[in-house]
Amino acid sequence: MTSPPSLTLRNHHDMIRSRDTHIAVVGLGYVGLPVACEFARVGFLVTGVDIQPDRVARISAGDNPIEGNEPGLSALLADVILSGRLKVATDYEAIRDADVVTINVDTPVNKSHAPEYMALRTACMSLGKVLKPGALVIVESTVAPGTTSTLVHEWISEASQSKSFFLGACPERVMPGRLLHNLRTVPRVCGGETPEVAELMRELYLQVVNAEVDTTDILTAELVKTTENAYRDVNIAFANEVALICEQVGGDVYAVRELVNKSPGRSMLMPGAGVGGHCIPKDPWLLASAVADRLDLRLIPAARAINSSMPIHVGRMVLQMLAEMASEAPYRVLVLGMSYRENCADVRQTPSEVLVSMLQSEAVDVVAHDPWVDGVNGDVYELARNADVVAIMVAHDAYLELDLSRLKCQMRNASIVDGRGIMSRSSAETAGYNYARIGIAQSHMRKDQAGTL
Ligand code: SAJ
Repeated sequence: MTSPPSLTLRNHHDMIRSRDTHIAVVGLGYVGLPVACEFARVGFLVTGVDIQPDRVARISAGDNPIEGNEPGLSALLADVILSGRLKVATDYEAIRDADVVTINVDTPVNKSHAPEYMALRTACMSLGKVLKPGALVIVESTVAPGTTSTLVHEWISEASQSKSFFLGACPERVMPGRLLHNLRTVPRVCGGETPEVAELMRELYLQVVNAEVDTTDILTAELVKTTENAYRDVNIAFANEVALICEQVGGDVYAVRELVNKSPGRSMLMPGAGVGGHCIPKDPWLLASAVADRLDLRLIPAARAINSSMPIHVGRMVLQMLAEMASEAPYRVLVLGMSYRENCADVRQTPSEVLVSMLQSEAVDVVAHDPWVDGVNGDVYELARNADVVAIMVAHDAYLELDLSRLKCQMRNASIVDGRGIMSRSSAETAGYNYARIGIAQSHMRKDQAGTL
């Protein structure tokens, strides 16, 4: 049987303009599913593939499996499933006819901070077996610079017995809680194996992105994505290190930050109880892994170490407060906020887990609350019963309205460690609390209790 003629770039351009392109999305997670819905929304026929049968079954029924509040996503998913523009499957046979394939599988790093590409490799090998000659393959997953043109290309070529295909990288830039919003409004970088492929990718993304879509080569696109998140991590680490300095010298990092940021060209980020989520803790390591065998990087690893130490620093502040209490052990601590970021339900790599484990290892009875997270979203005042310290780990809006007097009535001791700087010292102390905050000198904090980096 003769294989079908290989698609040309011209074919691709024509099909995109007439919306005849059949788009496949591999990986229907918190990135792939919105991507599939967005392409279907604008009129493309989209087939999504995922290895999890229950996930595929739920999506097939028009039911959104993504946790948390994602404005517009559930309704959009139901629409595109109902209209038949989005179909989903577990079997890669379903995408044999795809002209464009985006790869949106997770690309974690392991305990040694090295990339784990098991999911990516499996996806590429399965895709290779069904790939249409001349199809355009776009890696949206975040990978270490150099990965797409080597490993991804090799895996697909091997599995497809060297069928021809176009290859590019267009890293996702979504944010939990704003998935559709970011997909539609955040600029994208299209890295093509050739400028012509990059231009083709740009034409495709301009169908769904209402922002700048830049073209470049694959390596640059991979470098941009990992760099933009390493940049954020390093800048957060800087704010955290200044907070630790302020604690030691009697300063207030929030006042310092506000005045620093009035100086032209300064934009100091917020210190806090740690850096969680699916992107920022991982992407700096993906960037660093590209040169792990050649360069002894210091800044990126140091920033990771500083940010990872912040929940431990909060833990030390809590233990210090407990140590100064007249009450006897066992102590109880209420942790406010279990997600990784404010007003979001995503708990991936949350710093709060580090704090909870540390306190539990000190035989502290820990109670957790988070209005966004199922299982810990009970009545915060009930949960505060007999607590000795409240540790604020996430700046949820809901915590800005806490009734401090009511909370205090429930507690055995009224102490607060504010890991996100959301409470004013004066309102806490007026309400009768012993109040401590990251980045502000704690008169009673001994030098050896301060954060060690
Ligand atoms: N954090 C701080 N101080 C800050 C900012 C954040 O401690 O000044 C902490 C947060 O509490 C959280 C972690 O860092 O634990 C990450 O917060 P984030 O605001 O960076 O949120 P993410 O992880 O959702 O970041 C995503 C990233 N987007 C993509 O990877 C596509 C990031 O590049 C974006 O800058 C960020 O969204 C955004 O603000 O859009």
